[in-house]
Amino acid sequence: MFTLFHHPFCPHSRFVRLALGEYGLDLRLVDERAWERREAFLALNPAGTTPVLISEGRPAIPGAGIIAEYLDETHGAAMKQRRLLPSAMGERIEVRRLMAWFNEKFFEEVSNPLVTERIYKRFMSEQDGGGAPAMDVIRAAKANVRYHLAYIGWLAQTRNFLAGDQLTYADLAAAAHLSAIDYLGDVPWVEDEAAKAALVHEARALGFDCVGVTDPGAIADAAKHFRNFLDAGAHGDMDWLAAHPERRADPRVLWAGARSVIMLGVNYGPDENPLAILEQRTRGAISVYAQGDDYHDLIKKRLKALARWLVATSGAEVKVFVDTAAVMEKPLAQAAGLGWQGKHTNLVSREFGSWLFLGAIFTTADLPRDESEVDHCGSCQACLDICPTAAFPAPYQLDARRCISYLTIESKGPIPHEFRKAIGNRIYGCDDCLAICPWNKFAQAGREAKLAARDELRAPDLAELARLDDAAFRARFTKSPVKRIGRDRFIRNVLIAIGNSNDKGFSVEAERLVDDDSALVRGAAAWALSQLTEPEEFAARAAKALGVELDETVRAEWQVADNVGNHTS
Ligand code: B12
Ligand code: SF4
Ligand code: SF4
Repeated sequence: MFTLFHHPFCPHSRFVRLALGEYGLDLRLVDERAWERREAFLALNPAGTTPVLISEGRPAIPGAGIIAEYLDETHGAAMKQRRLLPSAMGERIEVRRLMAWFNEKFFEEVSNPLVTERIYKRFMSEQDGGGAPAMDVIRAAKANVRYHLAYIGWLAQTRNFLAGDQLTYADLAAAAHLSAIDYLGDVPWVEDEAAKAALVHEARALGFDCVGVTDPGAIADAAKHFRNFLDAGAHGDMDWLAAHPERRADPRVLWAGARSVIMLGVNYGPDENPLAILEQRTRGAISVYAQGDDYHDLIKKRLKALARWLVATSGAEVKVFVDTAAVMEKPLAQAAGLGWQGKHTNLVSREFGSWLFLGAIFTTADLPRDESEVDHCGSCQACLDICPTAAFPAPYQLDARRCISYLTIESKGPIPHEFRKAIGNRIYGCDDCLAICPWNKFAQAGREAKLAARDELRAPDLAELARLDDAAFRARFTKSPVKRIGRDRFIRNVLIAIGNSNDKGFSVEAERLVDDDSALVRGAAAWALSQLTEPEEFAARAAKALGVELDETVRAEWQVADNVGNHTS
C-alpha cells in the first residue's frame, strides 16, 4: 500500500496518480495544501512541494520525476510491453525529455501559473500570497498554451503516442497538465487541430487505443444498407435492433443537438491464435472478446471519464454509447478514420486488425473532423471462405440468423439443426472471420489487463461446464459477458459442443441433463445423446424419454430417432 501526499489540482500529483493507476497499485491519498508548509510535511519533503510518495519501510519519495523513476525501478520490469519508461536507451531519453517538457517547461509557463492564480490563491491566506487572481499572469500563461499545443499537435501527427508507439510517462505527463488546465477552461482546443490533440491524448491516457471525430450526418449509405438488412429479416429475433430504425440509421435523429461524434476503440487483440482451440473437441471455445471482463463496463467507465473531461473543458453537452444503444458504431468508426468495414462487416484497423471494441461519444461541441478510412480488403475474401455456416450472402453483408455468434449468444430457443454440426465446440460467439483476416499480422496483444483472457476461460473442459448449476454458472462467469445469456442457454451451447465432441465418454454428461428443469437444456441433451450413442441404444433411450416428456420441442428432439435415425445434422 502506498500513501500519496497530493493536491487534487496539482498537475504533478495528477501525473503520479495516473502512473500509479497504470501500475495498478493500491493507494491512500492525503490532501496536502503545500502553501501551509506543515511541519510534518516539510519533514517528508523540505522543498515543501507536492507530490510525495510514501512506500512502507522506505524514505519518502518527493517529486513527480523521482517518483516516476522509483516506480519504474521497482515495478517497471513486471509491466513488460506496457512499461512506462521503455527499456531501449534512445526511447528512455525521449520519454525523459518529454516528461521534462511537461513537468518543468509546461508547468512553469502554463499549468502552474493558471492553477495557482485560478485555484490555489482562493484557498491561500493573504500572507501566503492568496487573493484575487493576477490577470496579466493568466493572460501570459494562456498565450503560451497555443505554442505548446502546436508542438503536441505536431507530435501527435507523427507518432501513435507522444514518445513512440506505446503509452509512456510522456503521455501521462501531457494528460496530467492538459487536463488540469482544461478543467479551468483554458484549453482552446475546440477551435483548432492542434488543440484537438489534447482530446486525443486525454483519450489515450484513459486507455483508448484510437480516437477519431466525424459528422453526425456522415453515414447515409449505412442507413440504406441497414434498411435492406432489416427488410431481409437478417436480424432474426433481435427485435431491439429493428426497433426505431430511423434513430439507429441517423445519429441526428437519435440526438438532434449532436454536432460531432467522437469514435473510440480499445484493442483486445488475443495473445494466442483463436482458431487453435477449435481442434480440441473436448474443450469449449469462448470467443476472444468474452474471455476477459465485460468490455461494456470497462469502456463505459472510460467513455464517461472522457465525457466529463470534455464537459469540464468546453461546457459542451455529451452522451456516451457502447454497443447497446441505437448507434451504428462500425460505419461511424469508419467515417471517423478508425478503420474500414471489411467484407466480414466488422471494422478492420491497419494497426489493430479485427480486434477493436468500439464506443461513441456524441457532443454538441463542433470538433475538427478526421478523414474517413478507405477499404483495404482488395481481392481478399478469406473471411467469407472460412465461415462455417455460410453466413455471408455477399461480401459486406451478414445474415445474422446463420452466424454462430448470433446462434450461441442472441438466439434464445433451440439452435436450428442445420447449424449444429458446424458450430463444433464454439460455446460462446465465434472469431473465425475475424481471426483469419490478414490485417491481423500488424495487430498486437491488447494492453488492458481486465480484458485479457482468464486462464480458466481459454479452453474450459466441456464436462466440467456441463455440470454448472445456476449458482455455479454465475460464480464462474462473474463480470464476464458470458453471464448475460444465463445458465440454460449456456448449457444448451455446451451440449451442442458435447454432441460434436466424438467422445462417447461425454454421453454421461448429456444423460444427466435429460431431466433438467429447462426444456432448452433437455432438448439439447437429447441431441447430444443422438450424436454420441449407437442408433439402437438411442432409440431405446428416446422411447423411455418420450414416455415422460411433455414439452413439444423436446419431444421433437427425441423423435428424430424414429424419423431419421441417428447422427442427424
Ligand atoms: C447486432 C450486433 C451483432 C449481431 C449482428 C452483427 C452484424 N454484423 O450486424 C451478431 C450477434 C451476429 C454480432 C456478432 C458479432 N459481433 Co456484434 N454487434 C452488433 C451491434 C449491437 C449492432 C450492429 C449493427 O448495427 N448491425 C446491423 C448491420 C446492418 O450493420 P453493419 O454490420 O454495420 O452492416 C453494414 C454492412 O452490412 C454494409 N453493407 C450492407 N450491404 C452492403 C452492400 C455493399 C455493396 C457494401 C459496400 C456494404 C454493405 O453496410 C451496413 C451498414 O454499415 C454492434 C454494436 C453497435 N451498436 O454498433 C456490435 C458489434 C458490431 N459487434 C462486435 C463484435 C466484436 C462482434 C463479434 C466479433 C463477437 C463474437 N466474437 O462473437 C461477432 C462478429 C460477427 C460478424 N461477422 O459480424 C463489435 C465489432 C467491433 C468491430 N471492430 O467492428 C461491435 C461494434 C460491438 C462493440 N461496441 O465493439 N453482433
Ligand atoms: S462470426 Fe463465425 S459464424 Fe459469424 S460470420 Fe464470422 S465466421 Fe461466420
Ligand atoms: S479477411 Fe480479407 S476480405 Fe475479410 S475483412 Fe480481412 S482483408 Fe477484408
